[in-house]
Formats: sequence, structure tokens, C-alpha cells
Amino acid sequence: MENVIRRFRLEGTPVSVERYGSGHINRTWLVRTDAGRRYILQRLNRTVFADPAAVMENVAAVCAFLAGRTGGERRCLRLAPALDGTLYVRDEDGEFWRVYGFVEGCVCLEVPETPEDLYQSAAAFGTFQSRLADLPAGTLRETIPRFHDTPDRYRQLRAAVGADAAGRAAGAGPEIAFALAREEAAGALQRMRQAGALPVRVTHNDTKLNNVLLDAATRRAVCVVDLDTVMPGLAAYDFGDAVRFAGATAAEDERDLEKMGLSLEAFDLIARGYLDACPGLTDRERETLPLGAWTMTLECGVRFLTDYLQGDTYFAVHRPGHNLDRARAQFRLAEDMERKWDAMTAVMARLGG
Ligand code: ADP
Ligand code: GN1
Ligand code: MG
Repeated sequence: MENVIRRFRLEGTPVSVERYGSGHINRTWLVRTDAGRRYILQRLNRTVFADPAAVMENVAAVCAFLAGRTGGERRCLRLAPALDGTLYVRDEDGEFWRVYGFVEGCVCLEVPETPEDLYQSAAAFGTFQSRLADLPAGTLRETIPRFHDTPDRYRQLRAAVGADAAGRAAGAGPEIAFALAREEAAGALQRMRQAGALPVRVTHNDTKLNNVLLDAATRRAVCVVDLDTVMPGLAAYDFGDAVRFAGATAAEDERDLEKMGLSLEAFDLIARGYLDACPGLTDRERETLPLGAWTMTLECGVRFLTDYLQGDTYFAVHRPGHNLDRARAQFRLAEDMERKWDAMTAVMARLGG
């Protein structure tokens, strides 16, 4: 790894490198230099990103666009170029590496600690989307094709059940049945997209709470990270995935399912934060936001379940059965959203949706 770091233009000489963060996709390290600077070093996941160079093109375009529109050093991610001026390094094994300046003075949360954290994180993603509104969507590459195409996620689930590569399908009967019983309804958002009923915007597509940095002192939103899936998408994806993660009463992989559900208070705060920062949504887009929350939750469960059946090749896992635990928790959350559907739509109506 030292060989790789040496190829980037850093302020000072690296004095320490340690694993960092809890993302499921890339490998991340924190690098400190003798000049007192800190950097984020990442190795891109080549299983997930078939074309890492395309990912880096998107990330560079988004960073450059945002840097021109936001005041303040910390407001957007900044890539540290390699010595030869390129924005990533490819090592002798073909791995892709990049370095970002570390955004200092922030906290990155796994669980919201106050109501204001929920409002601020949702506002951060809403602001991100508003700021990118005039970046022409056509200039971005689709880094993961069909990323939020829920019917396609179901096709992959059915293929995984059929292939049963890891011999795990028999032990996941209730989860498979839960998902398949909802297949038709889960495709509604994608059908609306295909019918041209919803504007396609530049969206983040992975709006987990731990992809936003809040100021450590003021707790106000500072910066959105994890730009690998910034692509054309729907507002309902970003709102929905934020609710899936931060609006839940338990962690994404909680094993005690009694603890897992939707917090309507959190839903309300996320809706306010997102809509305040993103006032230009159409009436129909606003109407689809609860559907986005349910669809993203179910879709994520389907993805975890598919990965479990395929032998854990996509998401990082930290214990046996981890992906099955995650799928169960997502399905429990989706079920609770079904129970709370009228209350969710009432919140939207109150907020003018
Ligand atoms: P993954 O795709 O694996 O989720 P991320 O890009 O989200 O990887 O990075 C993992 C974690 O590293 C983030 O959740 C965040 O805590 C932290 N992080 C990433 N980039 C920065 C940065 N530039 N400054 C500070 N922290 C960062
Ligand atoms: C992954 O990279 P990370 O950990 O922020 C995944 C998301 C899932 C999420 C579930 C590129 O996000 O789509 O919703 O895990 N990212 C990718 O926790 O697949
Ligand atoms: Mg992340």
C-alpha cells in the first residue's frame, strides 16, 4: 500500500495508515502525514464496479461541478491527484485507488443522536440534489447499470434462488416468500419512471446516514460523501433510502426483529429536511416519496437476500448469516411501513405533498 500512497500528491510524508469507516463496498484507510494533514485512501471494489475508470470520471465531474458552486473548503469532496496529474492510480494488480482530502471537524453517524441530526442529514442530501440540478444527467455514466431498477433486482433474486450456488435457499424460505409476495407492488416506481411520469434527476442513490458528514460542533450538515453511485435517478430513491436507514428504530442488521420498525417522528423530520432543501419537486414526485421509502427498503432486503443466496460476494459481511440478518431486518421494516402507510401519507399531506 505504501507504494500506492507514494504515487499521490500529498502535503507531507505519510506517517500512519489505518482502516477507516464502516462502508460495505470499498476499502477505506485514513492516512496521516507529518505535515499534520489527513487523507482518505480508497481502493475501489472491482466486483461491484465493472468500469472503475467510469466511476472516477463521474466522481471527478461531480466534485468539480460542486466545487464551483459551493463556498468553503469542506462543502464538497476534493480528490487529491496522483503525481502524474491523473485522479486515480492503478496498481500492478489492476486495482484502482483514489485519495480524498479528509473533511476535518465532522462526525459521521451510524445512528442519529438527535432529531436535528435527522433533519440535517436529509437536508444534506436534498441540498446535494438541488445543487446538481443543472449538471446535465446525460454527461454522467451509469456506474452500476439498473442500480435501483427494482424489477431487475427481483430477477436477480429469482435467478439466485434457482441457482442456489451456496446451498442456502432451503434455509431462507420465509424471506424468499416475503419478497416474492410483494414483487408486483415493488415494481410500481420503476414503471412510473419508464412511463416518463417522473423527472429523472442527478441523484446520489446511496443516501445512508453514514454517507453524510455533520459539523462536530454545530451538528449542521457539511458534506455528502460516497459519490460512486451518483447517476440519473429519482428523488424517491434518495428520500427513500434515507428513510430506510435513518428512519428505522434499529440498525440495518438488527437481529432482534421486535426492535425494528419505522419511526414516524424520524420520517417527519427526514421529510422536512429533504423538502426544505429541495423545494422544486413536482407534486407527483412528492406523492411518490412514501412509496420510495417502502420500495428502497424492500429492494435493499432483496439485494441482501440475493447476496446471501449467492454466497456473500457483494456486501462486506462481518459474521455468518450477516446478509440474511440484514434482509430480515429490512423486510420487517418494510412490513411496518405497510402498517404505517396512512400515517406516512398524512405526514406528506401536512407538508404540502
Ligand atoms: P463505501 O463505499 O465503502 O461506503 P465511503 O466512501 O462511504 O465508502 O467511505 C467510508 C467512510 O469513510 C464514510 O462513511 C465516512 O465516514 C468516511 N469518509 C469517506 N470520505 C471521507 C472524507 N473525505 N473525509 C472524512 N471522512 C470520509
Ligand atoms: C452499500 O457503500 P455503502 O456501504 O454506503 C450499497 C448501497 C446499499 C447499502 C446498504 C454501491 O452502501 O446500495 O443500500 O450498502 N452501495 C452499493 O447498507 O451497492
Ligand atoms: Mg458509504
